Amino acid sequence: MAGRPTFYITTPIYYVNDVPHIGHAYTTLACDVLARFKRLDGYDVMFLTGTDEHGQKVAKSAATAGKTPIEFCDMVSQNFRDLLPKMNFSNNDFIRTTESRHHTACQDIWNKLEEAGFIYLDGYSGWYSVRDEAFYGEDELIDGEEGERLAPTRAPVEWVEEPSYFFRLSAMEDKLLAHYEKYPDAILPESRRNEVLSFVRSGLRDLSISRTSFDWGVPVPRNSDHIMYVWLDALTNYLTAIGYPDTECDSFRKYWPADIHVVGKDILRFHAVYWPAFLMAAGLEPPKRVFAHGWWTNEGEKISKSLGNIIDPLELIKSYGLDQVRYFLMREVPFGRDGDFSRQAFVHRINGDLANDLGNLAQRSLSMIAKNCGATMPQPGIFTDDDIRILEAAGDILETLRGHFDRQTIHRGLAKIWRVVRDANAYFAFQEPWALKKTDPDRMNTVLYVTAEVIRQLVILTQPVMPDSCTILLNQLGVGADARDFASLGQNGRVLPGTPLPKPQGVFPRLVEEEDA
Ligand code: ME8
Repeated sequence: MAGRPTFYITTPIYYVNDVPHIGHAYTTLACDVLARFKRLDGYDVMFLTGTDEHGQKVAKSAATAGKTPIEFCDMVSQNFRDLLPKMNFSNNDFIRTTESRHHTACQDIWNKLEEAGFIYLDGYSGWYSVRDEAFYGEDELIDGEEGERLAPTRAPVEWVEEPSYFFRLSAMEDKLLAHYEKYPDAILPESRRNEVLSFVRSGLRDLSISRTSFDWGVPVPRNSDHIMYVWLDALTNYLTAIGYPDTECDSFRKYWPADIHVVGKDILRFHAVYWPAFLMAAGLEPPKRVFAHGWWTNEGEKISKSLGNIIDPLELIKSYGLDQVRYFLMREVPFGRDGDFSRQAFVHRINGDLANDLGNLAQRSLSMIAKNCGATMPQPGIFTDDDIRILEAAGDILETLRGHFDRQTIHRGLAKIWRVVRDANAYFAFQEPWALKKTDPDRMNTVLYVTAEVIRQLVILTQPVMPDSCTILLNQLGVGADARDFASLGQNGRVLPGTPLPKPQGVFPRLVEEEDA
C-alpha cells in the first residue's frame, strides 16, 4: 500500500542576536497553519524551525553581552523555543546550527561541492555587511545620509580582505534559469519570481563561502583556518534535520526535496538563488518552492530594536488572546504583501470576523439548542432548498481552500470560509428559529440542526488557524476527537441527532476599542 503523501515545510532559522518579535512569529505561524492544514488533509508532515547560531553577527552580539558564543546562543535560542508552545506551534523538530548533527551535514555538503569541482581557493576583497551577513558588489551599494556607503538594505558595510574559498555560482546561471523555467511556481509570489529572474539574468558572480577573520562557525574540511560562510552553513539545516548526509535514510527519502521554504522577502536571494545552486552543484534536488512573504511595520514604522517599537507577540497574546492574534496575522494582510500592524485594525478585524460573525453564529444557535432542545443535538426534518443551499456552500469550501493553501494565499482561503460564515448568519436570521419555536418546533429543530452542521464544517476548516478555539467549539458541538480531520467533513461526519451537548460558552469575546476603554 502506498504511504501517505508527505509535506516538508520550513521556516528560516532565526539569528540568535535578537529577541523573537512579531516578524519571526509571523513566518513560523504561517508555516504552522500550512502544516496543520496538510495534517488535517491526510499528509505526513515534517515542519521544521530553529536557530541560526554561527557567524560574525552572533559572535559580536555574544561579545557585547560579555558571554562566550555558545553561552549566548544557548540563552537566546531558548527564547525562540519558549515561544513555540505559547504560539501553539506544531513544529516536528527545532534545529540549532551548533548541534553536532549539523556540523557533520555542513562538512559533507562542502565535500560534495568540492568533489564536483565547484570550490576554489582565492582571496576576497570587497564589501561585507555583518548585519545582513552578506557580501556586496561595489555597484550594489548606496550612499547614506552622511555620504557613508551602505548595503542596499541600508545596513552598514565594512571592507574585507582575506583569503577565501569561492563557490562557482557563475557556472550555475543556465541551470538555475532552466530550473525556474521548468517550475514556474518554484518562487512565489510571482513578483518575487520576477525579481529573482532579473537578478540571475543580469549575471552571477562567484560567491565567497569561507571566512578567516573570526572562528565562530563550522571549520572548512582539511583547512581549519577557514570557517564556512554562515549562509552555506545555515541553509544546510534544511537537509540536516531530515538525516543528511544519510540520503538513504527513511526521513530523507520521504521528505527531500522540501515542498516549501517560507521566508521573508529580505532573504529571498539566499533561498531562491544560492540554495538551489548549492544543491544542484552537490547533486541534490532543489526545493519545490520558496515563498517570500512581506514585511510588517508597526503603525507605519519599520520595526527595529533601535526605534524601540518591537511588537512582542507574547504581549499581544496577553492583551487579545492567542487565536485572535493568529487569526489577525493570517487574515489581515494578503500573504506575500507588506502589512502594517495597528491596534485599531486588530480590534476591528477581531470584533467583526470573530466576535460578530463566527462567535455570534455559534453562540446564538448553541444557546437555542441548549434551551429548547434539551441540550441535545436536535432531530432534523426534511431539508428545504434554503437548508440544502447553505449545507452545500459549506461542503464546497474544502476544494477552494486546498487551491488557496497550495499557493499559500492563506488570506483568500480564510476570506472564502468567512463568506460562508456570513451566509450562515444570514440563513439563521432569515429562518428566525426563535419565532418557529412556537409556530413550528419541528422546523426550528431542522434550522438549528442545519446551522450546527454548517458550523461543524466551518470550524473543522478553521482549525489550522485557531486550533484552541476550534477545539472548544467542536467540543460544544459534540464532535468526537477522531472526527475532526478533513476526511470527516462529509456526510459520515455530520453532527448526530440526540448527541448530548455541553453548556455553550462564548469563545470570542468582543474587544474594547482603545478610545472606549
Ligand atoms: O535572516 N516582518 O534570520 P533573521 C516580517 N538567520 N517578517 C519578519 C520581520 C518583519 N518585520 N522581521 C523578521 C535570518 N522577519 C537568517 C535566516 S535561513 C537558512 C537563515 C522574519 O533572524 C522573516 O521571515 O534575520 C525574515 O526572513 C526572518 O524573520 C529573518 O530572520
